Amino acid sequence: MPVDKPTQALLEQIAIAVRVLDFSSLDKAAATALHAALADQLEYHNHRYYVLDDPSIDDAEYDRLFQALLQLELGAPELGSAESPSRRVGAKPLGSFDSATHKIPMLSLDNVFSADALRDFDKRLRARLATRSRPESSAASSDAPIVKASTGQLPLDYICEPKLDGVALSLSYENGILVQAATRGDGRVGENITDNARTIASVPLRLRGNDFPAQLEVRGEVVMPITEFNQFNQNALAAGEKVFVNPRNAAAGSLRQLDSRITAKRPLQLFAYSIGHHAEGAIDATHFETLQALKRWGFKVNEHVHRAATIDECIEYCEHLAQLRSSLDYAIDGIVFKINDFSLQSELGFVARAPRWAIAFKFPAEEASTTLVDIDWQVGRTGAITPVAKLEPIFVGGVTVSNATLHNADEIERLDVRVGDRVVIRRAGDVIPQVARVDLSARPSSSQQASGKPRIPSQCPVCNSTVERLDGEAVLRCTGGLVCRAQLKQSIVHFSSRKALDIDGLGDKLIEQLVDTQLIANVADLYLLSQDQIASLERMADKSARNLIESLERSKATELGRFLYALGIREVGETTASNLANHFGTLAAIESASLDALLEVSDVGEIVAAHVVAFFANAENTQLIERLVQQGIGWPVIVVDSESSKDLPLHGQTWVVTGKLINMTRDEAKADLRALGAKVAGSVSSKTNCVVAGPGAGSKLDKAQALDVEVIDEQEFLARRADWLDG
Ligand code: JCF
Repeated sequence: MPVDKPTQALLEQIAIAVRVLDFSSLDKAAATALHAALADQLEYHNHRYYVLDDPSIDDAEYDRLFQALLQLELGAPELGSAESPSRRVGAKPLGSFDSATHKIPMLSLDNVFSADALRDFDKRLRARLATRSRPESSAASSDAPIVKASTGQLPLDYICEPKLDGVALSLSYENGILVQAATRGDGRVGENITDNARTIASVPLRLRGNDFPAQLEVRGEVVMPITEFNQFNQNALAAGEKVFVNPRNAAAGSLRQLDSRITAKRPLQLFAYSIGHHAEGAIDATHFETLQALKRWGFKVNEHVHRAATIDECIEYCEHLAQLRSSLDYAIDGIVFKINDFSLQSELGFVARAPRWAIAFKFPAEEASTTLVDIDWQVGRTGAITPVAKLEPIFVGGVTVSNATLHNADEIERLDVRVGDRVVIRRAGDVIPQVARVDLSARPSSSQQASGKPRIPSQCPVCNSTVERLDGEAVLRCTGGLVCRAQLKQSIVHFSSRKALDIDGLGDKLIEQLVDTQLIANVADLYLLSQDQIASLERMADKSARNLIESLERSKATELGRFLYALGIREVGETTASNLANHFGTLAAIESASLDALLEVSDVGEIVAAHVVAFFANAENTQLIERLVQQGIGWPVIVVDSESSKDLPLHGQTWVVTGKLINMTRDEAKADLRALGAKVAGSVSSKTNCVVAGPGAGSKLDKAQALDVEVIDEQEFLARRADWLDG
């Protein structure tokens, strides 16, 4: 049930609970009320951030609320209901998706490709409505005619909206709570992807307001914003992972994950565009009002939705949107026009698989022809060599393009493309332009002969090492490893990327300079750089050099999963790295793991396992790791599972850390305590076993003394820790 405005007392309780992250003293009723209030606040701020784009608290504050919720559910799992915001991080992986039958089929739309065809559509509808409203069957009917006598023109409002190029989604709510999400499938039966949909921030887990039907199906389109898509691909490329060809594939691929925790990490958005099945409650009479209702209930509705009174106004809208298209942060492939009035919609009905009352105007494909100036072979982090078409700059679909991908050597063969050719560049909803075809009639005589065909490199264009091409693979690969400067640079880009060691201020250009001036020959060298060395580089001021030194220092305290990911082991992405870390707990265990042991890790198959073994069998790699560790890179030990934590020295104990520590941060001390099996609490109670107190400790120290809880200083903690770790 929707929660009333939290009382002042409850708000205070939340504030305290959030601060200390300890809910052990709450009884069931208080925990339930607190949970409801936290969930309510989280969804309120989530809506402000992701739907209204108007946050009122910062990320850190949101995160504290979220951590409090998770902590609360840890102690009382029954609170983690289907509509709890905790579901937004994903749930246990599924073996397969169940099917879900749509109560009302999800239809597609008929297409038109020109303004004239749009006018014809309007004429057809008018003709149809005119005959239907003429009282033929009952000649005596005295109903007022709908057709205006003077002009013969029926007033026919259309709602115009961009046609998003994403994945259709159906969301079913019961009493305002999201109970099922399904893909379109064949229109009649789709796949149940509820766990995945819950991770999309703009999907309400619970509807806002109270004027929605008890059963309500909302339909919409899931997209990955173009900026997020580009960022995703850039990271994937740096990591040697698979890139998506366009934002739609990225959205579809992300929604198709059996592990919703992966979906949770993908930046997806839902735009609601209509209501499907509904019962026990009325909805508005027009499509336009329905869209307003969807907004009230917490959905994101496209901001460019427009009501047009005539088909001419619809055509103006097409021109307006075509202008706007390149500035939108989501891919659109056309415009949808719908009759606004639901009673007219139902009068018109459906043909075959599409409604008569709606139409999609498709933008013409964005193509332009230009000259292929050269073919560049670019070497990625894992040595993959990709051909890139260098073009005479050309304006396609709102942007100037001077590079287009040629994918791989097979594609060059298929297109039969040669330098000097006139080529057609296509920029479809995609962001990476492609060479669509070659205009053979315009081929210059100089490249007519087969000898004009591009040479497929047999040596790396950067380091001259041999290029290999494995059987059945289209990809060419440089065998130079880190001897190859291109691979080295990309591996450093990857090492410092956000999801790896997250070294702020170390951009591609800087890495290029550091490698080219031979200041660094591997990632370990990064940590030997002096501020003066960095400041001596082009475009580096003292301040940015100092900042870089600081972020390098900061990056040293990392996590095992991040570190593993940063190493850039082939096929080991962020998720696999974190699975390996959580399974084995220590780097040593992973380094010495056998193929069979690796295969027990979730998501790890034969190929990944073989890459991991090969990586650690290479002495250069282990030496590099050793150097990194020597330079102070470290991570807390991971407690592998509760079974083995039984044997840990502090199992069953609760510790508190307070005051200033000298040799370590409080977070490091807490991580160590957890690794030793202790629970770390934020406040002192009679259940506390021991308090580590540094200078400046205040009320917690007082309370410990009052309760006669053992208090030790940092020196004593370090001594005991050394004993425990040895023993
Ligand atoms: O944005 C879309 N891709 C989109 C698809 C928008 C709509 O209003 C749609 C749709 C597919 C069918 N409406 C229908 C009836």
